Amino acid sequence: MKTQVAIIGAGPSGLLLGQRLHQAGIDAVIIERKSADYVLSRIRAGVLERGTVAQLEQLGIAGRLHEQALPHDGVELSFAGARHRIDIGTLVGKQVIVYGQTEVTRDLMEARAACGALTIYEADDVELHDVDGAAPWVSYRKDGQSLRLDCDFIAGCDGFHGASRAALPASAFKTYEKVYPFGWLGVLADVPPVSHELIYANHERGFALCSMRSHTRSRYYIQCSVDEKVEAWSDDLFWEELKRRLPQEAAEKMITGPSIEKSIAPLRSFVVEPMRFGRLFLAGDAAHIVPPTGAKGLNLAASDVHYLAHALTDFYQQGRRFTEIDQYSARCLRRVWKAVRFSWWFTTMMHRFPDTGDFGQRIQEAELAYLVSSEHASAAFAENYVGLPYEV
Ligand code: RFL
Ligand code: PHB
Repeated sequence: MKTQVAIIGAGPSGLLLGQRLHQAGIDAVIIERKSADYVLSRIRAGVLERGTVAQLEQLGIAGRLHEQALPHDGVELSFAGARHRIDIGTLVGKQVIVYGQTEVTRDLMEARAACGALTIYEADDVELHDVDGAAPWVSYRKDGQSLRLDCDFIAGCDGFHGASRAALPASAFKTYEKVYPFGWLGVLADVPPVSHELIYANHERGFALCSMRSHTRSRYYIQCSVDEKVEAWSDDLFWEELKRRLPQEAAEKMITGPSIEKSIAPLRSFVVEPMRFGRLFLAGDAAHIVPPTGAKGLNLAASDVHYLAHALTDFYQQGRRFTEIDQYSARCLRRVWKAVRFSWWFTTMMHRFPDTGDFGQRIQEAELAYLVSSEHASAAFAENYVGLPYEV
């Protein structure tokens, strides 16, 4: 089989790239290791930046998003026993859009099915070949058969543990990494959110986050240690610990119920440079990971895809030139590093580290107090939180 662009991975980056290329008249095949249902069962991001929403709008697939998303004008920070609101709307004139990654993925999958583009699910042993030559190709197994996909380019959209980055020789790239000494225990439950807007809580016992998916479905997280087992956390233990980390009036209002999903995610910052090797592009989590505190992972995947779609469209429409393709990695990385910086900073300020101690706790509280009281500091936070602008 032959296509113009082979996309590895049907997560948000692969599916979004597929639609952007389809719109530009470029043929692409997506190869995904798991089933569509499995991809949809992963509960992840909840907050979309304006640039992510704009891409979905521009593709004509934002109808359900506009019906069901929860637009917020602010976020709350809780520390030293009190809640403080950052009025994002007033500070930077933008909104925070709460719409789950599962829903984004579903909208993209439906759009792809509707345009008849090919996604090969449950493909095993995906391997990339000749990525530094003029004719790269992908081999994989499907239903016991060995198959081959020839292409002009490969987009590695296969996440942190995918085959794309693994196909590169170690000398082709440099990695930058920070592993945090804690994880997030997340619970999804069909209970009304404790608050209309998100609450990020700093507490001596560790970080907590109150988020949501709808008026009747909440998503809550608490900082936990990396080696904890999710089975050790009964629903009761989780609710008890979450409430302890919130100001009393929020804890008293919290409605609890049985969890419908519970999982632990480790936290890391990770960047690969460069994000292109010959005819292989890395995009999304395959190229970078941020801790979820800043709500940036999915949104960075979307900005990479925007730059990649732009570069590939330029290649096919302008006589197969590499001008924009040559810019891809540097353009992405400029935005990526700013989001990595923001996510690292927000994580550092909100979490309990092994060496935080009483002194570190007071320093965090002082920085948070400054943040919520200074219009300049609040505006800098708001500008980063809603997402920095795209370059092209
Ligand atoms: P994904 O979503 O990991 O998709 C990669 C796809 O590739 C497939 N795959 C392969 N396919 C073929 N062959 C192989 N060898 C393959 N190996 C893997 C996988 O099955 C999968 O389908 O990467 P992508 O598309 O780059 O998207 C990235 C986002 O999923 C991720 O950055 C976000 O979920 C991060 N994130 C958040 N991002 C935000 O922007 N806002 C948020 O509020 C937010 N909250 C979060 C988050 C991530 C979290 N976790 C679980 C780490 C909250 C959490 C708890
Ligand atoms: C979520 O709703 O899952 C969510 C929201 C904000 C974050 C991370 C995750 O910073």
